[in-house]
Amino acid sequence: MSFIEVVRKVVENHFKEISVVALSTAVVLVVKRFRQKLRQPYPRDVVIHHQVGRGPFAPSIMPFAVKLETYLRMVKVPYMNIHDSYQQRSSKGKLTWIEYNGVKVADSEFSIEFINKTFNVDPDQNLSEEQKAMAYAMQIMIEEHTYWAVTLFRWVYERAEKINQYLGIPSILRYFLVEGLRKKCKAQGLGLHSPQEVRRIMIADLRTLDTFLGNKDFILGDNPCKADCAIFGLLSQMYYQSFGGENETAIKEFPKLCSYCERMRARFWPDWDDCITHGGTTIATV
Ligand SMILES: N[C@@H](CCC(=O)N[C@@H](CS)C(=O)NCC(=O)O)C(=O)O
Repeated sequence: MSFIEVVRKVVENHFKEISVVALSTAVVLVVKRFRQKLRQPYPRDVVIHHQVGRGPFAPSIMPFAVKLETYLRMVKVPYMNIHDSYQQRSSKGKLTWIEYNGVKVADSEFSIEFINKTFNVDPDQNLSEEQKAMAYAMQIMIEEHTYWAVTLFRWVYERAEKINQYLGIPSILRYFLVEGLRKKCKAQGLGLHSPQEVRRIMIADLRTLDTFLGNKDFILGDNPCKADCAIFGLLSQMYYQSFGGENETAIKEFPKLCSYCERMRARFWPDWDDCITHGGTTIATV
């Protein structure tokens, strides 16, 4: 039987199912298109931060969203949050991204570069090259290494049970989310280790950060720099939003890192209580 004949047979035998799928896809596409058309234009000259909604005990459940919003506050540029990135991921398929006067920028770090250029700001301009190198190394360790350990504990080993008390993600969706993240963690590499090994790795990272921070207020001294936003983005998840899980017990072994979180919060988030849902009991007002 030729390929064409096989296709014809499948279509004949499953005509009903194929029609339903095709029709549903068409409806979804039309509704999406229609909603885009109806959407109010965003205000000009304001950075639109697309993110996923306020978190139960930190301003987002996404470390990269806390990073980017902390940065927007650090450099004091006008911005607003649009809580839609569950449905509208960035062009690179990731969550948290910005849009400015119609220009869309994917990736938190590229967003920061764009903000610096557009608004002519740079909180790191007075740092020496050596300081910049140290801050960069710490940031990359936290974002590209510790992040995966934190993801493994929150989403894979603990199956998001702790955070989901406050999010209420339906179990079928949570299953796919967890399994998708398990695959990504394996592809990255940390997901190939045992939970005990991943914990050891996470503690080693936190110890490195803790040692480097020493008695300084912020990662490079008395004043916070760009890397502090990224570091706080992840530590805030461990410290404020892990609900007795392994991420919380790990950070609590380092009191200086906990005080660091409190300092970053006090400096950039005086309205913190208005930016969280208090465990889903209120609607964040900011
Ligand atoms: N390098 C990216 C990383 C962004 C990222 O990994 N975002 C996570 C959420 S915090 C995400 O999209 N995860 C879902 C996924 O990978 O499908 C950035 O800085 O924006």
